[in-house]
Amino acid sequence: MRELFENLNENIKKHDEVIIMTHSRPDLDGMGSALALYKIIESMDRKCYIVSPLKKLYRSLDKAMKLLDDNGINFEFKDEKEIINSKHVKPLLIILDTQKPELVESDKVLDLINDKIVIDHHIGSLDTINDTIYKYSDANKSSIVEVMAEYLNYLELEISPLIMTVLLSGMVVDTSSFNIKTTARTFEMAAYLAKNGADFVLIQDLLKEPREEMVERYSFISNSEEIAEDVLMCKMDDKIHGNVDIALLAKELLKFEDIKASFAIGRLSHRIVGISARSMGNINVGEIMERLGGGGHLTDAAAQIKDKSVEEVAKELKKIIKDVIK
Ligand SMILES: [Mn+2]
Repeated sequence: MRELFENLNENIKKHDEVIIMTHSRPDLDGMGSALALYKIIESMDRKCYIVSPLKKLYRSLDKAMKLLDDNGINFEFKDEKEIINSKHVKPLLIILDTQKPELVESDKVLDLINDKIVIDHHIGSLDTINDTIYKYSDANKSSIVEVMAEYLNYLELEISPLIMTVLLSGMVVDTSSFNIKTTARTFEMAAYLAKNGADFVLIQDLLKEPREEMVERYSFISNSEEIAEDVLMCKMDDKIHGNVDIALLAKELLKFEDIKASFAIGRLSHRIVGISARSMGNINVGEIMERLGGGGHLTDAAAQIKDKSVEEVAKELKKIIKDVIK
């Protein structure tokens, strides 16, 4: 960690301008860590902005952004066009919460900027951003907000308790309320955030969901099928959904009694169908997702499949499961 922070300090100071970018359709982890990093860079007297999200924000993140705004905590955003058109003085680009070129908010910005640092906690695949001046990728970290909490702690920098709240909410989401991907250090960092003003009641408020969405999720769940012993699979309709929605379904399925692994399949775009997979640890969903061109951990994995229907992907998955679980 120390090496990462020393590298960040050094490279931020070397540049006059820093651009922060996370994955498209950012979540509380991606954007939450971007907000904290923004304040860190600001404290170092460097110009900084975040690549603005193209698509509508997820509700919880949208609520968090409004709350920050209402409290006078501001951030500068620039969209892809503004960045391309502005004459920048060799900025530094810091990419958070992804290392896949196809997942970043803007691939044009990715191509445009030479000096890049990647900070991610997903398992790397073949297709990963490689032309970096520094890359930090640790699949044992619960979230990138955990890394940012470490960075704040290392710098002994105090920032608004509201941003601490957003960081902790990102941690809650990425760990399914501290049920997965946590280490002892995750709890220490949660305690650090709480000590510095993160508000658990506010987090509950941020994460509350509208009734219609929960009802819709449960309608998909009610049609889930047991594709092998203690393995549940759930297909969504053919409408376009966010990857967070698909992941939430997989997480929810794993809560059912005796279920050891769960899979949720839904359309991510006109051409891409996504699968999100979760496991209690006895079935390696990472390996199963690799067979579909994806990847991940033993307990948490995903894949994206091009030019296939939800139905076709479900069939393919069933075949693989039959092969893997005998
Ligand atoms: Mn994350």
